[in-house]
Amino acid sequence: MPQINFGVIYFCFLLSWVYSDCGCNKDLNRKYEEFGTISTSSNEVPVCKRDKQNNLHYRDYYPEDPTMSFIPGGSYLIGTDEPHFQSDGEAPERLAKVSDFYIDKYEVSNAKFYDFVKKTNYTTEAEIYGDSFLFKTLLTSEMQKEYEDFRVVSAPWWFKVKGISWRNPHGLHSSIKDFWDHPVVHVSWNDAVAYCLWAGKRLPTEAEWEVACRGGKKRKLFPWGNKLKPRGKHWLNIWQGDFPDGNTAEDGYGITSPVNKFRQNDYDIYNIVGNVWEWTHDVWKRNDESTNAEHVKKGGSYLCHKSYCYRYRCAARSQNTADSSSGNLGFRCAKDA
Ligand SMILES: *[C@@H]1O[C@H](CO)[C@@H](O)[C@H](O)[C@H]1NC(C)=O
Ligand SMILES: [Ca+2]
Ligand SMILES: [Ca+2]
Repeated sequence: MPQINFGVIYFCFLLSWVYSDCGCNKDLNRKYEEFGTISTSSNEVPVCKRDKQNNLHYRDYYPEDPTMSFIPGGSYLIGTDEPHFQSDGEAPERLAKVSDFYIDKYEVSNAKFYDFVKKTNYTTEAEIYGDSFLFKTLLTSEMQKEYEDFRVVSAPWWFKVKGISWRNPHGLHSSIKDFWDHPVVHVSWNDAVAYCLWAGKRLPTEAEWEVACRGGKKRKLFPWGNKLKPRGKHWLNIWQGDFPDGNTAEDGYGITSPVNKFRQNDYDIYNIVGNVWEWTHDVWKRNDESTNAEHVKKGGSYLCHKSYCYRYRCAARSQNTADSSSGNLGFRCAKDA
């Protein structure tokens, strides 16, 4: 009896798995022909090289834009049966079906938003209304006094400040010139939709966002797993220390971080949890009654601390009205594949 070498079989399996892995965006110069010999049955063909309209070209399988990641369609578990905020609607865990799509690897940066505004003369809602919400530590104590009556009742560390917009994101005298590679903030849902449309993209649905967040893993808290600090390292930009006055910025950032810090999962996605909250396309449902006024945001921000805002988990969610903006809320775009 010949002995079956399971090692070899396993190796072949691994090899075929590696080759069918959709690492579609890793090498834009790779030619389609390199994949020509692997396909067997149609449902084993990697999604990224499926023949679409018989028009075979690598651009059909790779994003033209190397700053996007390809996410293969399928059924994915999202939500959780162990919610931390029941009233947010994190539960139950459920199967979400998504089609192939691309999603930005990074939150949209000030540089990119500046480009958009320069080319379109777009005016954000914060600029139209003349104010936006700023976190208290970004105001001088005199300003905190002056704006005492313009605080959010349930969250008195948020001040509605005149003259704040994406152009001076972290205080009246701050400037995007010091934050080109940081995420754009003080942008409303409507602003985010306008940017994505201009870029030939769209906002991700909540399901798409969460599938991208989970990075192909199942039932994990974070994009990389369940441990907040694997190997003792910081994997995201959140709050360390006492809230709301004692941010030790142990992760290196007291405010936002550049969009290309903190790579968080195998889809090559950065800052999807932490840094800034991200708008999604979806309407926030209250008691199953849709209101067009509010939309789902995901991922938590640099102001989140486990003690009061343990929302830097993939399943976590929150909401804002479509025209509201603040210094810790931005977005990334998605695109049909
Ligand atoms: C933007 O505004 C400037 C100055 O008013 C004008 O010259 C330009 O044509 C406008 N561009 C667009 C795309 O509307
Ligand atoms: Ca931080
Ligand atoms: Ca984020």
